[in-house]
Amino acid sequence: RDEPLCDGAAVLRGFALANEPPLLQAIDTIAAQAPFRHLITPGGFRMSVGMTNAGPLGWVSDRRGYRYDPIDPDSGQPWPPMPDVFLELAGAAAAQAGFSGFVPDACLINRYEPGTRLTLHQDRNERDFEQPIVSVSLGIPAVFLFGGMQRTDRAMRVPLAHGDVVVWGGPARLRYHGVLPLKPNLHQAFGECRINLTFRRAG
Ligand code: MD3
Ligand code: FE
Repeated sequence: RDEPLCDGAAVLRGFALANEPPLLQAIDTIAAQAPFRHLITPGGFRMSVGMTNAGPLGWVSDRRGYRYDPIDPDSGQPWPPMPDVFLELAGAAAAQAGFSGFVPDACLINRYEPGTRLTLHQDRNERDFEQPIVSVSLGIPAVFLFGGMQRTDRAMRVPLAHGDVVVWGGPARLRYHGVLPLKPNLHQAFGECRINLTFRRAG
């Protein structure tokens, strides 16, 4: 059932399925306290993906740059706490992929609507690149682009469905990646959207 993508990356198909109701409930609670918003890139573009965060640190972008911040700039308050179901799921997925003892301090929640995409980028705002990243796909399916160490390297296309979890670490940690524009679709619990939870040890 586990599919190694390359050295350091593994897809755990359906790993989050058993936790669907508590995950949905936790996402609703977080979004009520820290609503999804469209961040502005340092270059001045509005991101098409809607974002919010849970946990001690949240990823934010504005004209000044990308960074992790303990405070939600929209509310002036700390981000909502990391739910136990998030911590347990991320830790169990990381352990199954060979990264024991993973305790994330940041969960970025991305909301994709049909047509929304994430262009190729590297995740380099974290302090320790030895720590893995765990990503949980929920709702309508997407095609993930998994490239190489340079933006122009040819990218693999990886279809990700509701409940799939991917663990990225070791030599895969700094590879370029993105998400193709989402095709219109409907999921019975999540509606016309895809939610991705990205767990990181940022600080
Ligand atoms: C591969 N999010 O928020 S998470 C992001 O589906 C982001 O919302 C995507 O990329 C999403 O930065 C994918 C999966 C992911 C995260 C980090 C990686 C894949 C990665 C780092 C290296 C290689
Ligand atoms: Fe990323």
